Amino acid sequence: MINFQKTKFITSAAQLNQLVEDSLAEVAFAGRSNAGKSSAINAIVGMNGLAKTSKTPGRTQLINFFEVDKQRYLVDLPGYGYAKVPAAVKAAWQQTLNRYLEVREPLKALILIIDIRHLLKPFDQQMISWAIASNLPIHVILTKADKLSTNQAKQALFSFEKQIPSGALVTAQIFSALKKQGVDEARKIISAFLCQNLDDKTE
Ligand SMILES: Nc1nc2c(ncn2[C@@H]2O[C@H](COP(=O)(O)OP(=O)(O)OP(=O)(O)O)[C@@H](O)[C@H]2O)c(=O)[nH]1
Ligand SMILES: [Mg+2]
Repeated sequence: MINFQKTKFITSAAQLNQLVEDSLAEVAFAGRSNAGKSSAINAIVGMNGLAKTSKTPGRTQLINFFEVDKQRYLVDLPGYGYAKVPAAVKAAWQQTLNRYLEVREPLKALILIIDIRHLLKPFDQQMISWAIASNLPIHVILTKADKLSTNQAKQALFSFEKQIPSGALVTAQIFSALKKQGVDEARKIISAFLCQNLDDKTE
């Protein structure tokens, strides 16, 4: 398994021509604004301040690259659905984000962060449908589980899984950045995605 503890921030891209060029494999953290993407990254790498978090939605406004291991990256994406920026700015981000997802060759999987209390809002549904249609694996992290009881969290995971078409490349787990719940499971899955192309080459 990859050691995430040496992860370092590399760069922020505002446009597609600013993406890192040496990436062999990356996974991108997507999700609604304020869902907990940056907090999930920090919990996974075991460093509190690495990805900037905020109580105010819309904190992450650029495509941020964190190198976990040589030429392997975690990518923190801006949240979708952030309403308080001018429409033109929002449209421009959305376009950059969509094109990143469509054209990015080293992108191995999408890590979709969903607040476990707010399952499957339209945006999340769209992302899942898009990933399935594009054959891109998607791992769903149902975060903020500390806001629910253990049973409620299990129930939420169960009802989420029921809504996923069988055979789709979709996995899901319970997570809490606050309680560090599900961190090892997330690390294992992300490691597997990031090591895929290494394995492909040696096969
Ligand atoms: N209770 C609880 N709060 C969390 C958890 N994860 C994140 N939060 C809180 O949710 C808020 C948003 O977290 P961020 O990680 O900044 O969310 P984000 O998805 O990166 O937000 P944007 O960058 O604005 O799209 C912050 O106030 C966090 O402290 C969690 O597991 N449990
Ligand atoms: Mg963020």
